[in-house]
Amino acid sequence: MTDKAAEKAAIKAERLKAFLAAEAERLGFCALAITAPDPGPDVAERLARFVELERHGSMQWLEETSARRADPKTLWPEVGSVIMLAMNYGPDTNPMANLEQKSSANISVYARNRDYHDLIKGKLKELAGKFASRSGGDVKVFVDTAPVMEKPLARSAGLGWIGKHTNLVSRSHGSWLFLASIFTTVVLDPDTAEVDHCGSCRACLDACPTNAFPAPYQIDARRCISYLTIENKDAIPHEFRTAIGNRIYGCDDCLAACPWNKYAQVAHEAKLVARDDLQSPPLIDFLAMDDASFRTFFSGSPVKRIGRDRFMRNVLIAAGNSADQTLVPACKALLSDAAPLVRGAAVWALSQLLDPEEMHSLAASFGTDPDDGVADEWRIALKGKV
Ligand code: B12
Ligand code: SF4
Ligand code: SF4
Repeated sequence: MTDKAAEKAAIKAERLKAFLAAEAERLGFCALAITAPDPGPDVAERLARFVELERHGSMQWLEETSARRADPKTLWPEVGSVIMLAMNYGPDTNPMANLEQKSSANISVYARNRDYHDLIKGKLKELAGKFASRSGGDVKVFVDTAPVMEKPLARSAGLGWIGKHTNLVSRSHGSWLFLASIFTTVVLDPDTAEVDHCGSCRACLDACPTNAFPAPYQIDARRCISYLTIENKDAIPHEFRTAIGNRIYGCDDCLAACPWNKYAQVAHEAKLVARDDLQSPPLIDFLAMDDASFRTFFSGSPVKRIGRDRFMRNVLIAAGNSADQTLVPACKALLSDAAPLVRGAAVWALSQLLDPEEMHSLAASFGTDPDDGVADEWRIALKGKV
Protein backbone atom coordinates (compact mmCIF):
# COMPACT_ATOMS: atom_id res chain seq x y z
CA MET A 1 0.00 0.00 0.00
CA THR A 2 1.31 3.48 -0.85
CA ASP A 3 1.60 6.11 1.88
CA LYS A 4 -1.40 7.88 0.44
CA ALA A 5 -3.50 4.72 0.36
CA ALA A 6 -2.45 3.86 3.91
CA GLU A 7 -3.39 7.35 5.05
CA LYS A 8 -6.77 7.04 3.35
CA ALA A 9 -7.39 3.65 4.96
CA ALA A 10 -6.46 5.04 8.38
CA ILE A 11 -8.85 7.97 7.96
CA LYS A 12 -11.62 5.59 6.90
CA ALA A 13 -10.98 3.38 9.94
CA GLU A 14 -11.01 6.42 12.24
CA ARG A 15 -14.30 7.58 10.72
CA LEU A 16 -15.82 4.13 11.13
CA LYS A 17 -14.85 4.10 14.80
CA ALA A 18 -16.25 7.59 15.37
CA PHE A 19 -19.44 6.53 13.61
CA LEU A 20 -19.71 3.41 15.78
CA ALA A 21 -19.17 5.39 18.99
CA ALA A 22 -21.80 8.00 18.09
CA GLU A 23 -24.39 5.41 17.01
CA ALA A 24 -23.77 3.24 20.09
CA GLU A 25 -24.34 6.23 22.34
CA ARG A 26 -27.51 7.14 20.48
CA LEU A 27 -28.80 3.58 20.98
CA GLY A 28 -28.18 3.74 24.74
CA PHE A 29 -24.90 1.83 25.10
CA CYS A 30 -22.59 3.42 27.63
CA ALA A 31 -19.31 2.20 26.14
CA LEU A 32 -17.87 0.71 22.96
CA ALA A 33 -14.35 -0.49 22.26
CA ILE A 34 -12.56 -2.68 19.74
CA THR A 35 -10.41 -5.75 20.21
CA ALA A 36 -8.66 -8.24 17.99
CA PRO A 37 -10.52 -11.59 17.97
CA ASP A 38 -8.48 -12.88 20.89
CA PRO A 39 -9.88 -13.09 24.42
CA GLY A 40 -6.38 -12.80 25.91
CA PRO A 41 -3.71 -14.82 27.69
CA ASP A 42 -4.55 -18.04 29.52
CA VAL A 43 -8.28 -17.76 28.81
CA ALA A 44 -8.59 -21.13 27.05
CA GLU A 45 -6.63 -22.81 29.87
CA ARG A 46 -8.77 -21.14 32.54
CA LEU A 47 -11.95 -22.23 30.81
CA ALA A 48 -10.65 -25.79 30.39
CA ARG A 49 -9.75 -25.92 34.10
CA PHE A 50 -13.18 -24.56 35.08
CA VAL A 51 -14.84 -27.34 33.09
CA GLU A 52 -12.40 -30.01 34.26
CA LEU A 53 -13.22 -29.15 37.89
CA GLU A 54 -16.92 -29.39 36.94
CA ARG A 55 -17.54 -25.89 38.21
CA HIS A 56 -20.06 -25.40 35.41
CA GLY A 57 -22.42 -27.88 37.12
CA SER A 58 -25.26 -28.83 34.79
CA MET A 59 -24.44 -26.12 32.21
CA GLN A 60 -23.42 -28.77 29.72
CA TRP A 61 -23.48 -26.24 26.89
CA LEU A 62 -20.42 -24.52 28.41
CA GLU A 63 -18.46 -27.74 28.10
CA GLU A 64 -19.76 -28.63 24.66
CA THR A 65 -18.88 -25.25 23.16
CA SER A 66 -15.60 -24.60 24.96
CA ALA A 67 -13.40 -24.75 21.83
CA ARG A 68 -15.52 -22.15 19.98
CA ARG A 69 -15.92 -20.13 23.17
CA ALA A 70 -12.20 -19.81 23.83
CA ASP A 71 -11.36 -18.75 20.28
CA PRO A 72 -13.53 -16.35 18.23
CA LYS A 73 -11.75 -17.55 15.07
CA THR A 74 -13.09 -21.05 15.65
CA LEU A 75 -16.57 -19.60 16.03
CA TRP A 76 -16.18 -17.54 12.82
CA PRO A 77 -12.91 -17.95 10.87
CA GLU A 78 -13.42 -14.72 8.88
CA VAL A 79 -13.68 -12.47 11.93
CA GLY A 80 -11.23 -9.55 11.77
CA SER A 81 -12.26 -7.51 14.82
CA VAL A 82 -14.67 -7.70 17.71
CA ILE A 83 -16.62 -4.59 18.66
CA MET A 84 -17.49 -4.88 22.37
CA LEU A 85 -20.36 -2.93 23.87
CA ALA A 86 -21.63 -2.33 27.39
CA MET A 87 -25.04 -1.23 28.59
CA ASN A 88 -25.53 0.13 32.09
CA TYR A 89 -28.35 -1.33 34.18
CA GLY A 90 -27.55 0.41 37.48
CA PRO A 91 -30.35 0.16 40.11
CA ASP A 92 -32.16 3.26 41.38
CA THR A 93 -32.38 1.90 44.95
CA ASN A 94 -29.97 -0.05 47.15
CA PRO A 95 -30.29 -3.64 45.84
CA MET A 96 -29.37 -5.06 49.25
CA ALA A 97 -32.15 -3.30 51.19
CA ASN A 98 -34.68 -5.85 50.05
CA LEU A 99 -32.86 -8.81 51.55
CA GLU A 100 -34.09 -7.96 55.05
CA GLN A 101 -37.77 -7.93 54.02
CA LYS A 102 -38.23 -11.64 54.50
CA SER A 103 -41.90 -11.80 53.47
CA SER A 104 -41.02 -10.25 50.12
CA ALA A 105 -39.07 -11.68 47.23
CA ASN A 106 -35.73 -10.37 46.02
CA ILE A 107 -35.29 -10.49 42.25
CA SER A 108 -31.81 -9.58 41.05
CA VAL A 109 -31.46 -6.15 39.53
CA TYR A 110 -30.94 -7.34 35.96
CA ALA A 111 -34.29 -9.13 35.94
CA ARG A 112 -36.58 -6.44 37.33
CA ASN A 113 -37.91 -5.38 33.96
CA ARG A 114 -37.49 -6.46 30.32
CA ASP A 115 -35.29 -9.29 29.14
CA TYR A 116 -31.98 -7.65 28.20
CA HIS A 117 -31.28 -10.27 25.54
CA ASP A 118 -34.24 -9.09 23.46
CA LEU A 119 -33.65 -5.42 24.16
CA ILE A 120 -29.93 -5.43 23.35
CA LYS A 121 -30.22 -7.76 20.35
CA GLY A 122 -32.51 -5.28 18.58
CA LYS A 123 -30.11 -2.41 19.18
CA LEU A 124 -27.08 -4.50 18.17
CA LYS A 125 -28.71 -5.48 14.90
CA GLU A 126 -29.45 -1.86 14.10
CA LEU A 127 -25.88 -0.77 14.85
CA ALA A 128 -24.33 -3.73 13.03
CA GLY A 129 -26.53 -3.19 9.97
CA LYS A 130 -25.47 0.44 9.63
CA PHE A 131 -21.84 -0.48 10.22
CA ALA A 132 -21.99 -3.20 7.57
CA SER A 133 -23.37 -0.87 4.93
CA ARG A 134 -20.77 1.84 5.73
CA SER A 135 -17.79 -0.48 5.92
CA GLY A 136 -18.75 -3.08 3.32
CA GLY A 137 -17.82 -5.85 5.79
CA ASP A 138 -19.85 -8.74 7.15
CA VAL A 139 -21.16 -8.77 10.72
CA LYS A 140 -22.59 -11.12 13.34
CA VAL A 141 -24.11 -9.99 16.62
CA PHE A 142 -24.01 -11.76 19.98
CA VAL A 143 -25.39 -11.14 23.43
CA ASP A 144 -24.92 -13.66 26.23
CA THR A 145 -26.29 -16.85 24.73
CA ALA A 146 -23.67 -17.50 22.00
CA PRO A 147 -20.36 -19.26 22.71
CA VAL A 148 -18.47 -15.98 23.09
CA MET A 149 -16.31 -15.11 26.11
CA GLU A 150 -17.75 -11.68 26.60
CA LYS A 151 -15.85 -10.73 29.76
CA PRO A 152 -12.33 -11.54 28.53
CA LEU A 153 -13.07 -9.86 25.17
CA ALA A 154 -14.43 -6.77 26.93
CA ARG A 155 -11.28 -6.70 29.07
CA SER A 156 -9.06 -6.94 25.98
CA ALA A 157 -11.03 -4.10 24.36
CA GLY A 158 -10.47 -1.95 27.46
CA LEU A 159 -14.10 -1.72 28.68
CA GLY A 160 -12.99 -2.80 32.15
CA TRP A 161 -11.14 -5.53 34.02
CA ILE A 162 -12.29 -8.91 35.32
CA GLY A 163 -12.75 -8.35 39.03
CA LYS A 164 -12.23 -10.88 41.80
CA HIS A 165 -15.98 -11.65 41.55
CA THR A 166 -15.23 -12.78 37.97
CA ASN A 167 -17.39 -10.10 36.35
CA LEU A 168 -16.28 -7.08 34.38
CA VAL A 169 -15.81 -3.88 36.38
CA SER A 170 -15.37 -0.48 34.81
CA ARG A 171 -13.70 2.54 36.34
CA SER A 172 -16.39 4.77 34.92
CA HIS A 173 -19.49 2.57 35.33
CA GLY A 174 -18.83 0.07 38.14
CA SER A 175 -20.23 -3.49 37.92
CA TRP A 176 -23.79 -3.03 36.63
CA LEU A 177 -23.04 -3.65 32.97
CA PHE A 178 -24.44 -5.97 30.34
CA LEU A 179 -21.99 -6.99 27.64
CA ALA A 180 -22.58 -7.62 23.95
CA SER A 181 -20.49 -7.94 20.80
CA ILE A 182 -20.45 -7.37 17.07
CA PHE A 183 -18.06 -9.62 15.20
CA THR A 184 -16.96 -8.16 11.87
CA THR A 185 -14.69 -9.15 8.99
CA VAL A 186 -13.37 -5.56 8.96
CA VAL A 187 -10.01 -5.12 10.67
CA LEU A 188 -10.20 -2.10 12.95
CA ASP A 189 -7.53 -0.60 15.17
CA PRO A 190 -7.81 -2.36 18.55
CA ASP A 191 -8.14 -0.32 21.74
CA THR A 192 -5.91 -0.88 24.75
CA ALA A 193 -6.75 -3.62 27.26
CA GLU A 194 -7.69 -2.51 30.79
CA VAL A 195 -5.54 -3.45 33.78
CA ASP A 196 -6.72 -4.84 37.12
CA HIS A 197 -7.79 -2.25 39.69
CA CYS A 198 -8.95 -4.61 42.47
CA GLY A 199 -5.80 -4.12 44.51
CA SER A 200 -6.09 -5.56 48.02
CA CYS A 201 -9.90 -5.24 48.07
CA ARG A 202 -11.86 -8.46 48.66
CA ALA A 203 -15.30 -7.02 49.42
CA CYS A 204 -17.07 -9.16 46.80
CA LEU A 205 -15.43 -12.38 48.02
CA ASP A 206 -16.50 -11.71 51.61
CA ALA A 207 -20.04 -10.73 50.57
CA CYS A 208 -20.93 -14.04 48.93
CA PRO A 209 -23.57 -15.85 51.04
CA THR A 210 -22.65 -19.30 49.69
CA ASN A 211 -18.85 -19.11 49.40
CA ALA A 212 -18.94 -19.51 45.66
CA PHE A 213 -15.40 -18.18 45.14
CA PRO A 214 -12.80 -20.93 45.72
CA ALA A 215 -10.16 -18.23 45.10
CA PRO A 216 -10.12 -14.65 43.81
CA TYR A 217 -11.00 -14.51 40.06
CA GLN A 218 -12.50 -18.01 40.19
CA ILE A 219 -16.10 -19.03 40.63
CA ASP A 220 -17.69 -22.37 41.36
CA ALA A 221 -21.02 -21.87 39.61
CA ARG A 222 -22.52 -24.84 41.48
CA ARG A 223 -22.41 -22.77 44.68
CA CYS A 224 -23.63 -19.51 43.14
CA ILE A 225 -27.22 -18.47 43.93
CA SER A 226 -27.59 -17.21 40.39
CA TYR A 227 -26.87 -20.71 39.10
CA LEU A 228 -28.90 -22.44 41.82
CA THR A 229 -32.03 -20.36 41.21
CA ILE A 230 -31.81 -19.89 37.42
CA GLU A 231 -29.75 -22.54 35.64
CA ASN A 232 -30.28 -25.47 37.97
CA LYS A 233 -33.35 -27.50 37.02
CA ASP A 234 -33.36 -29.79 40.05
CA ALA A 235 -34.13 -29.40 43.73
CA ILE A 236 -31.82 -26.87 45.36
CA PRO A 237 -29.25 -28.74 47.50
CA HIS A 238 -30.06 -28.49 51.21
CA GLU A 239 -26.75 -26.88 52.15
CA PHE A 240 -27.66 -23.68 50.27
CA ARG A 241 -31.33 -23.27 51.14
CA THR A 242 -30.98 -21.11 54.24
CA ALA A 243 -28.24 -18.96 52.71
CA ILE A 244 -30.46 -18.19 49.72
CA GLY A 245 -32.75 -16.15 51.99
CA ASN A 246 -35.37 -14.40 49.88
CA ARG A 247 -33.35 -14.37 46.61
CA ILE A 248 -35.78 -16.01 44.22
CA TYR A 249 -34.06 -15.14 40.95
CA GLY A 250 -30.32 -14.51 40.75
CA CYS A 251 -28.14 -12.68 43.23
CA ASP A 252 -26.36 -9.33 43.30
CA ASP A 253 -24.38 -9.42 46.53
CA CYS A 254 -20.89 -9.61 45.00
CA LEU A 255 -21.67 -6.91 42.44
CA ALA A 256 -23.31 -4.63 45.00
CA ALA A 257 -20.29 -4.91 47.33
CA CYS A 258 -17.88 -3.44 44.77
CA PRO A 259 -16.55 0.00 45.74
CA TRP A 260 -16.21 0.94 42.06
CA ASN A 261 -20.01 1.22 41.94
CA LYS A 262 -19.62 4.71 43.35
CA TYR A 263 -19.14 5.65 39.69
CA ALA A 264 -22.18 3.68 38.53
CA GLN A 265 -25.18 5.49 37.15
CA VAL A 266 -28.85 4.57 37.22
CA ALA A 267 -29.88 2.77 34.00
CA HIS A 268 -30.79 5.25 31.24
CA GLU A 269 -32.81 2.71 29.30
CA ALA A 270 -36.37 2.87 30.63
CA LYS A 271 -36.93 -0.84 29.88
CA LEU A 272 -34.14 -1.71 32.33
CA VAL A 273 -35.43 0.42 35.21
CA ALA A 274 -37.19 -1.78 37.79
CA ARG A 275 -40.93 -2.35 37.40
CA ASP A 276 -42.72 -1.14 40.54
CA ASP A 277 -44.25 -4.57 41.10
CA LEU A 278 -40.83 -6.28 40.94
CA GLN A 279 -39.02 -4.03 43.44
CA SER A 280 -40.15 -5.97 46.52
CA PRO A 281 -43.04 -8.27 45.57
CA PRO A 282 -44.83 -10.08 48.44
CA LEU A 283 -44.12 -13.84 48.46
CA ILE A 284 -47.79 -14.54 49.13
CA ASP A 285 -48.74 -13.21 45.66
CA PHE A 286 -46.27 -15.51 43.94
CA LEU A 287 -47.23 -18.60 45.94
CA ALA A 288 -50.67 -18.50 44.37
CA MET A 289 -49.45 -18.41 40.75
CA ASP A 290 -50.44 -21.08 38.27
CA ASP A 291 -48.76 -21.46 34.89
CA ALA A 292 -51.05 -18.99 33.11
CA SER A 293 -50.74 -16.23 35.71
CA PHE A 294 -46.96 -16.76 35.87
CA ARG A 295 -46.65 -16.33 32.12
CA THR A 296 -48.81 -13.23 32.07
CA PHE A 297 -47.11 -11.56 35.02
CA PHE A 298 -43.59 -12.23 33.68
CA SER A 299 -44.31 -11.64 30.02
CA GLY A 300 -41.19 -10.03 28.44
CA SER A 301 -39.18 -10.61 31.64
CA PRO A 302 -36.11 -12.88 31.90
CA VAL A 303 -37.82 -14.62 34.84
CA LYS A 304 -40.22 -16.26 32.37
CA ARG A 305 -37.31 -18.31 31.02
CA ILE A 306 -37.15 -20.59 34.07
CA GLY A 307 -40.82 -21.56 33.87
CA ARG A 308 -43.43 -21.66 36.62
CA ASP A 309 -42.23 -24.81 38.43
CA ARG A 310 -38.63 -23.72 38.93
CA PHE A 311 -39.87 -20.28 39.89
CA MET A 312 -42.24 -21.77 42.46
CA ARG A 313 -39.40 -23.93 43.85
CA ASN A 314 -37.43 -20.71 44.48
CA VAL A 315 -40.39 -18.87 46.01
CA LEU A 316 -40.95 -21.79 48.39
CA ILE A 317 -37.31 -21.69 49.54
CA ALA A 318 -37.81 -17.99 50.30
CA ALA A 319 -41.08 -18.78 52.10
CA GLY A 320 -39.24 -21.35 54.24
CA ASN A 321 -36.72 -18.66 55.17
CA SER A 322 -39.34 -16.01 55.91
CA ALA A 323 -40.49 -17.10 59.42
CA ASP A 324 -43.84 -15.76 58.22
CA GLN A 325 -46.67 -17.99 59.49
CA THR A 326 -49.22 -16.32 57.23
CA LEU A 327 -47.57 -18.17 54.31
CA VAL A 328 -48.33 -21.63 55.75
CA PRO A 329 -51.75 -22.19 54.04
CA ALA A 330 -50.31 -21.27 50.62
CA CYS A 331 -47.34 -23.60 51.16
CA LYS A 332 -49.68 -26.40 52.27
CA ALA A 333 -51.72 -26.00 49.09
CA LEU A 334 -48.53 -26.62 47.08
CA LEU A 335 -47.97 -30.01 48.75
CA SER A 336 -50.46 -31.35 46.18
CA ASP A 337 -48.93 -29.54 43.18
CA ALA A 338 -48.58 -31.57 40.00
CA ALA A 339 -44.81 -30.90 39.84
CA PRO A 340 -42.59 -32.97 42.19
CA LEU A 341 -40.08 -30.09 42.18
CA VAL A 342 -42.73 -27.84 43.72
CA ARG A 343 -44.05 -30.46 46.17
CA GLY A 344 -40.53 -31.16 47.45
CA ALA A 345 -39.79 -27.47 48.02
CA ALA A 346 -43.17 -27.09 49.77
CA VAL A 347 -42.21 -29.86 52.21
CA TRP A 348 -38.99 -28.04 53.04
CA ALA A 349 -40.70 -24.66 53.40
CA LEU A 350 -43.24 -26.12 55.84
CA SER A 351 -40.52 -27.92 57.79
CA GLN A 352 -39.02 -24.48 58.45
CA LEU A 353 -42.32 -22.81 59.31
CA LEU A 354 -44.14 -25.44 61.37
CA ASP A 355 -43.28 -27.02 64.69
CA PRO A 356 -42.41 -30.75 64.71
CA GLU A 357 -45.84 -32.00 65.87
CA GLU A 358 -47.62 -30.11 63.13
CA MET A 359 -45.14 -31.43 60.57
CA HIS A 360 -45.76 -35.02 61.73
CA SER A 361 -49.52 -34.76 61.54
CA LEU A 362 -49.23 -33.18 58.10
CA ALA A 363 -47.03 -36.08 56.96
CA ALA A 364 -49.57 -38.58 58.33
CA SER A 365 -52.40 -36.98 56.39
CA PHE A 366 -50.41 -36.96 53.13
CA GLY A 367 -49.05 -40.50 53.22
CA THR A 368 -46.11 -41.48 51.01
CA ASP A 369 -45.44 -39.31 47.97
CA PRO A 370 -45.14 -41.38 44.74
CA ASP A 371 -42.05 -39.41 43.68
CA ASP A 372 -38.77 -40.62 45.25
CA GLY A 373 -37.33 -37.13 45.51
CA VAL A 374 -40.37 -35.76 47.33
CA ALA A 375 -40.52 -38.81 49.60
CA ASP A 376 -36.89 -38.08 50.49
CA GLU A 377 -37.78 -34.47 51.30
CA TRP A 378 -40.43 -35.75 53.74
CA ARG A 379 -37.92 -38.13 55.32
CA ILE A 380 -35.37 -35.37 55.80
CA ALA A 381 -38.01 -32.95 57.06
CA LEU A 382 -39.18 -35.39 59.74
CA LYS A 383 -35.73 -36.62 60.75
CA GLY A 384 -34.80 -35.49 64.24
CA LYS A 385 -38.31 -34.20 64.87
CA VAL A 386 -40.35 -35.86 67.65
C1 B12 B 1 -22.22 -19.06 32.47
C2 B12 B 1 -22.59 -17.67 32.94
C3 B12 B 1 -22.94 -17.52 34.27
C4 B12 B 1 -22.72 -18.62 35.30
C5 B12 B 1 -21.22 -18.63 35.67
C6 B12 B 1 -20.70 -17.25 36.12
C7 B12 B 1 -19.33 -16.87 35.65
N1 B12 B 1 -18.72 -16.00 36.42
O1 B12 B 1 -18.82 -17.31 34.63
C8 B12 B 1 -23.69 -18.16 36.44
C9 B12 B 1 -25.03 -18.82 36.22
C10 B12 B 1 -23.21 -18.49 37.87
C11 B12 B 1 -23.79 -16.68 36.15
C12 B12 B 1 -24.13 -15.73 37.11
C13 B12 B 1 -24.20 -14.38 36.87
N2 B12 B 1 -24.12 -13.76 35.69
CO1 B12 B 1 -23.63 -14.69 34.06
N3 B12 B 1 -23.03 -15.41 32.45
C14 B12 B 1 -22.58 -16.57 32.04
C15 B12 B 1 -22.16 -16.57 30.57
C16 B12 B 1 -23.31 -17.13 29.74
C17 B12 B 1 -20.86 -17.32 30.25
C18 B12 B 1 -19.69 -16.99 31.18
C19 B12 B 1 -18.62 -18.02 31.09
O2 B12 B 1 -18.18 -18.40 30.02
N4 B12 B 1 -18.21 -18.54 32.26
C20 B12 B 1 -17.20 -19.54 32.36
C21 B12 B 1 -15.99 -18.92 33.00
C22 B12 B 1 -14.85 -19.93 33.21
O3 B12 B 1 -15.57 -18.00 32.07
P1 B12 B 1 -15.29 -16.51 32.46
O4 B12 B 1 -15.96 -16.12 33.73
O5 B12 B 1 -15.46 -15.66 31.29
O6 B12 B 1 -13.82 -16.74 32.92
C23 B12 B 1 -12.75 -16.38 32.20
C24 B12 B 1 -12.24 -15.10 32.70
O7 B12 B 1 -12.71 -14.87 34.01
C25 B12 B 1 -10.79 -15.33 32.59
N5 B12 B 1 -10.06 -14.61 33.60
C26 B12 B 1 -10.14 -14.59 34.92
N6 B12 B 1 -9.24 -13.72 35.40
C27 B12 B 1 -8.60 -13.20 34.35
C28 B12 B 1 -7.59 -12.27 34.25
C29 B12 B 1 -7.11 -11.94 32.99
C30 B12 B 1 -6.02 -10.97 32.88
C31 B12 B 1 -7.64 -12.55 31.81
C32 B12 B 1 -7.17 -12.26 30.45
C33 B12 B 1 -8.67 -13.48 31.94
C34 B12 B 1 -9.12 -13.78 33.20
O8 B12 B 1 -10.51 -16.69 32.59
C35 B12 B 1 -11.71 -17.40 32.60
C36 B12 B 1 -11.71 -18.62 31.73
O9 B12 B 1 -11.37 -18.41 30.43
C37 B12 B 1 -21.94 -15.02 30.33
C38 B12 B 1 -22.23 -14.55 28.92
C39 B12 B 1 -21.06 -14.84 28.00
N7 B12 B 1 -21.34 -15.36 26.84
O10 B12 B 1 -19.92 -14.58 28.35
C40 B12 B 1 -22.91 -14.39 31.36
C41 B12 B 1 -22.43 -13.11 32.10
C42 B12 B 1 -21.04 -13.37 32.57
N8 B12 B 1 -23.30 -13.05 33.26
C43 B12 B 1 -23.58 -11.86 33.59
C44 B12 B 1 -24.31 -11.51 34.77
C45 B12 B 1 -24.86 -10.09 34.84
C46 B12 B 1 -24.47 -12.45 35.80
C47 B12 B 1 -25.01 -12.20 37.21
C48 B12 B 1 -24.63 -10.86 37.82
C49 B12 B 1 -26.57 -12.35 37.17
C50 B12 B 1 -27.26 -12.24 38.50
N9 B12 B 1 -27.47 -11.05 39.04
O11 B12 B 1 -27.65 -13.24 39.08
C51 B12 B 1 -24.39 -13.39 37.99
C52 B12 B 1 -23.02 -13.01 38.57
C53 B12 B 1 -22.32 -14.14 39.29
C54 B12 B 1 -20.79 -14.00 39.24
N10 B12 B 1 -20.18 -13.57 40.31
O12 B12 B 1 -20.20 -14.27 38.18
C55 B12 B 1 -23.00 -10.83 32.65
C56 B12 B 1 -21.78 -10.17 33.31
C57 B12 B 1 -21.55 -8.75 32.87
C58 B12 B 1 -20.28 -8.22 33.47
N11 B12 B 1 -20.30 -6.97 33.87
O13 B12 B 1 -19.31 -8.91 33.56
C59 B12 B 1 -22.63 -11.74 31.38
C60 B12 B 1 -21.38 -11.32 30.62
C61 B12 B 1 -23.87 -11.70 30.47
C62 B12 B 1 -23.97 -10.41 29.67
N12 B12 B 1 -24.01 -10.50 28.37
O14 B12 B 1 -23.98 -9.31 30.17
N13 B12 B 1 -23.47 -16.40 34.88
S1 SF4 C 1 -24.00 -13.80 42.60
FE1 SF4 C 1 -24.30 -14.12 44.82
S2 SF4 C 1 -23.99 -16.30 45.18
FE2 SF4 C 1 -23.17 -15.82 43.12
S3 SF4 C 1 -21.02 -15.44 43.47
FE3 SF4 C 1 -22.04 -13.44 43.60
S4 SF4 C 1 -22.52 -13.18 45.78
FE4 SF4 C 1 -22.02 -15.34 45.47
S1 SF4 D 1 -15.34 -5.71 45.22
FE1 SF4 D 1 -13.14 -5.24 45.27
S2 SF4 D 1 -12.16 -7.19 44.74
FE2 SF4 D 1 -14.31 -7.36 44.11
S3 SF4 D 1 -14.33 -6.73 41.97
FE3 SF4 D 1 -14.77 -4.88 43.19
S4 SF4 D 1 -12.74 -3.94 43.50
FE4 SF4 D 1 -12.38 -6.04 42.83
